[in-house]
Amino acid sequence: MQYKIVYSFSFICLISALNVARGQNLYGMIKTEKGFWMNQTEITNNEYRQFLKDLEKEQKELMLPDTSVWDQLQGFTDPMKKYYFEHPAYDNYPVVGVSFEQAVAFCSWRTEAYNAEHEQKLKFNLPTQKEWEDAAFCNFIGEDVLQFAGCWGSAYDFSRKKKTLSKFNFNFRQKDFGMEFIDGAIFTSAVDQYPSDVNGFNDLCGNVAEMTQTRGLALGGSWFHGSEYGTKGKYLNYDEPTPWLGFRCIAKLV
Ligand SMILES: [Ca+2]
Ligand SMILES: [Ca+2]
Repeated sequence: MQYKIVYSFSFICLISALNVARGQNLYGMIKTEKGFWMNQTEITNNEYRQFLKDLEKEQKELMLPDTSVWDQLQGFTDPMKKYYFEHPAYDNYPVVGVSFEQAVAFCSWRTEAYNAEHEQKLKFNLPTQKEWEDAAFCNFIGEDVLQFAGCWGSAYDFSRKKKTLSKFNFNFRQKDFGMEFIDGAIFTSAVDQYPSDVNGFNDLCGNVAEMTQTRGLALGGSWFHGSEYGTKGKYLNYDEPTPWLGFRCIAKLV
């Protein structure tokens, strides 16, 4: 399904919050070795709300996240359903409950908003699987899992040090390690809660799994899944919005 979006463009908000060019870097994005930029973090609730603010009423309703996704979990999730997307306490948490079409629309909005204000034209998009993997891959060969810091793709044997570790620097499903809450997050975590990887990105391993340009294919694993999804060759399928699925954008010169 395609959405036709009419923007009202609140430029002051956009410039301050999203797309200020800083030399080689764009605010909130990191230039990769392949020459494109990618968001340092998953797109947050606050960023997604700015997108909604910039839409006409009719489009805004189409783009609202589905907060009922928290009902997919067992347990007392009513507070998450009520507060997660709207409350300022969750500003810096990854947006969830969004569909593939909504994520694509967010990227299109960023493209139009950025290009309306800058001579250097960019196209924002979801990453392809290869682009995400190229940007995410860390060839980590060390032994210190604290230094490892959520380095995606290197097939680190998470189980080897589980008996001696007191802390993990990424947000997967705790029970993998036989101890509850060992990574400090039951559900999602704030996007700056854990250290960035060696390339400067946060939460490519875990937190929320991330959509790619291929509908239904998400990478990186999530708080809902085991740590094996932090390794290359593992991916997740989805067919609807979930509380473990989000996205980040890439940007390329056009
Ligand atoms: Ca966790
Ligand atoms: Ca992630």
